[in-house]
Amino acid sequence: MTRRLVTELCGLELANPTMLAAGILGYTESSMKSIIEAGAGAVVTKSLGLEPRNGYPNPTVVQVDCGLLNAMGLPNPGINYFSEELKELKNTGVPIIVSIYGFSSKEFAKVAETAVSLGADALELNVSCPHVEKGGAEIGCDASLLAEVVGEVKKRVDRPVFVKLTPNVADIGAMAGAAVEAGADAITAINTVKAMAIEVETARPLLANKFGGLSGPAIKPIAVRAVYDVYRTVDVPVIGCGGITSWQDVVEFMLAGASAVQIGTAIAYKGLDIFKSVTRGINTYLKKKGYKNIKEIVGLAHKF
Ligand code: RRO
Repeated sequence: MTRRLVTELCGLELANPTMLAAGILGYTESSMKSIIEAGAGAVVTKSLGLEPRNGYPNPTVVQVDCGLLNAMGLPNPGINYFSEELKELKNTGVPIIVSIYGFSSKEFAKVAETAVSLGADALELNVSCPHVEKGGAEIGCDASLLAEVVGEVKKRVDRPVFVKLTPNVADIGAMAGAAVEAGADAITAINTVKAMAIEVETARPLLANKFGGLSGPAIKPIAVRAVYDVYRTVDVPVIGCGGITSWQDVVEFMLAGASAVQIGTAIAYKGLDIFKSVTRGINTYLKKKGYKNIKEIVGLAHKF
């Protein structure tokens, strides 16, 4: 791949600006290896906590118009179990970002320390799951709690810390500001949008958990707006996430202010080829427009 697409992100070098989003295929060494072989510039794991969790009963995912609705409930094997998976990924040359969660700032810090000791190149703090009590968006909706979590993690690790924010707030720029003031090295925007679907024949909510998080094309304009807001509020890189299915979507996020992007739900629709087709498309676009490096387009929409 060309130098034009090489993306520097908080000291990490990505061959291109695409990353696997947390929660999709980031469970095992072999699934993450297949994402790397498919051409992702970096990989984010499924969110990991201190203890294993089973998650919610089925149904945990339903298809709705223009997206997927999920309430998985943070199923994961726990950070310690992950050591073997991470060891195997160390020699790929592709940054491995470990997504972590906790139910207190101390717990976040403990998981962060373990993730770094196991070889994480960076951490992404999940403070934005829309349907897990006390561990997710409850943190990301409270600026002082958010700052406490970020500050505690930053005290304990020496790797870049990304903070993944929820769109389910009145002012995402203010939340980004609180995270950055507490030491966040980058902001990921956005996690899923809190949503629900009801089956009309039975009057039953479709997800066992009733509420879930909406992802996919339906949320792209919300995510683009969030990236735009965060970019103009804070002075750290923004990682765009939400509904990306094409190279045009990636360019749109970058014009809004994203330095890199995450792709998740589109893998379910388009398969793993999406990473290569998207990078090919961006490269052609940059060449046609006469840009020598992808960073030249970051935030361009702000001049209007
Ligand atoms: O596991 C989930 O249900 C989940 C998580 Br942790 C998250 O951050 N966002 C989401 O939509 N689902």
